[in-house]
Amino acid sequence: TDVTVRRALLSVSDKAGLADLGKALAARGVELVSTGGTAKALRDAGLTVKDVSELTGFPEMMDGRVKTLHPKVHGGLLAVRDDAEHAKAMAEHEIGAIDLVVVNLYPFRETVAKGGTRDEVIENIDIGGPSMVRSAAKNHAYVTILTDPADYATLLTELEETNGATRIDFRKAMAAKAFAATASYDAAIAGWFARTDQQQHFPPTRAVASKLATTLRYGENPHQTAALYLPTFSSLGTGIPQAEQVQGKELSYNNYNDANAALELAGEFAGQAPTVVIVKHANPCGVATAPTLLEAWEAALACDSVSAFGGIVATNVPLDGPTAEAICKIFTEVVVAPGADAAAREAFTKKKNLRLLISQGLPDPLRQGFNQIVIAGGLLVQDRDTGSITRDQLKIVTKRQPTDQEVRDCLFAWTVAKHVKSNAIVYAKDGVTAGIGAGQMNRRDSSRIAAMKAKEAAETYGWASARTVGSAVASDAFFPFADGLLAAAEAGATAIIQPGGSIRDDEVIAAANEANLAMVFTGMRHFRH
Ligand code: 93A
Repeated sequence: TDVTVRRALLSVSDKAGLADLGKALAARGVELVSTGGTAKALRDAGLTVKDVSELTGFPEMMDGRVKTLHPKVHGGLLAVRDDAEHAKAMAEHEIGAIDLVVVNLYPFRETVAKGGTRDEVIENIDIGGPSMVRSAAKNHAYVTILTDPADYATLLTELEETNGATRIDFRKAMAAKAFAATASYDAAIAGWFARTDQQQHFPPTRAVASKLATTLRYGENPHQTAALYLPTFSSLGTGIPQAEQVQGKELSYNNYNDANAALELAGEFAGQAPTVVIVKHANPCGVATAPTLLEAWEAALACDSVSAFGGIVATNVPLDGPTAEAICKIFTEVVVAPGADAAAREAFTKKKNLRLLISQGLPDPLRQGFNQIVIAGGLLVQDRDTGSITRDQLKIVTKRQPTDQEVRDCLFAWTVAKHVKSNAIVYAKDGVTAGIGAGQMNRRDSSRIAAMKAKEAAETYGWASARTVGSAVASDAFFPFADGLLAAAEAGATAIIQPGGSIRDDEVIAAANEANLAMVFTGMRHFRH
């Protein structure tokens, strides 16, 4: 089952490590075949390369859209080498076997992230690359597929150890990784379509199509029965990571609900600095972003250490040992994170009951989907709240302009407020929630509760003042009266973010000006019930 590598096809957008790999392969006498840019990079490194156009007898055409989509390539990748029919077809059509494929794809995600135009994004949907990846991975009995520059060194070791060949176990592992790469690539594309094309509604009835995954011990209370259903409709799954329970007691109904709330909020901070979310009864009671995860944990905990007891913790980055040790110091029901290193896993084993969930990535807050609740005699279905606000969409309504720091705090508080039950009031300062008021029937009470929690935290930790002093405050819906806003000013907030749109906006803005507050309107509401 060892396959000697005689011919390699290289076609990479990310050219990191390419020259070194090419040299090492050439030194072993491997023939190199490449697409335009890759061939050039290899030649620049002094290597002899055959152009894929020479192999196919076709030029690369249509702006490169058609380069490798050809039977000479895919026949060479897919042929079952010891099948007589396949061998005959190869000979008849002069198709040579390709033993190694090194491909990484057009930078689709990067193009979306840097705000590329629709045309640029579409052009960066790689078609030929994934086709080669999938052909090679399918035929891993004979072909080695590399999709990650991090594996180049491993391949060279493999060739070294196996006398210029690869072993089946290596090819299998690389094939699995390859399919994971093309799957996540396509998921990113599907997610982009779902986000950019908001017209695309699925019939709501599809939202409820689901199958029983497991029965739960009981529901919200022990006298209620409960079960978990998962969608049968795959499009609903786009942008939703799967989580694996690594240790701890069986998950309860409330655990699922809370872990979901925590991870959804952590998902808002994907790709940002380490962030910790602590949730109780589906409401965040502390959220913090900091240079290290441990600092984020400590800051989140300090927001409302009383409520954090028995809480659910989610992070936006993999857990490390020091953070896990710190989390273990207080009673925690569930920890969910997109990864955990060995030290973190080890630390948690001391807490036998603690449920540790490792998710494959974070949920995409912008993904399309539905929410549903059952009412007496019916089912209410709505689109997910995918509303989001960027800095330049904020409308400054006060005489005083918010400072840079205030804008950052406003947006942070706003993001958290989206995940807090209405009426939601969230104070934040320097990427840390200072006080959260949730679920009250009027906005002023939420405001007061949030300020009270900030005061209690200052007392607990012996701070000179509550962290609401100099903070920004977010309100999930408009302030109908000036009183809620004045309560915030009294607590020391200097900036306000709210939707605006009350018939008394003038009064509220006047009160803000009077108190020298900076206020921004989002024009968007985030009720959550
Ligand atoms: O435009 S494609 O979808 N059509 C193709 O036939 C094709 N073949 C390779 N994209 C294609 N590729 C991609 O080109 C590879 O996946 C790789 O990302 C890139 C390498 O191009 P170059 O070698 O010209 O830099």
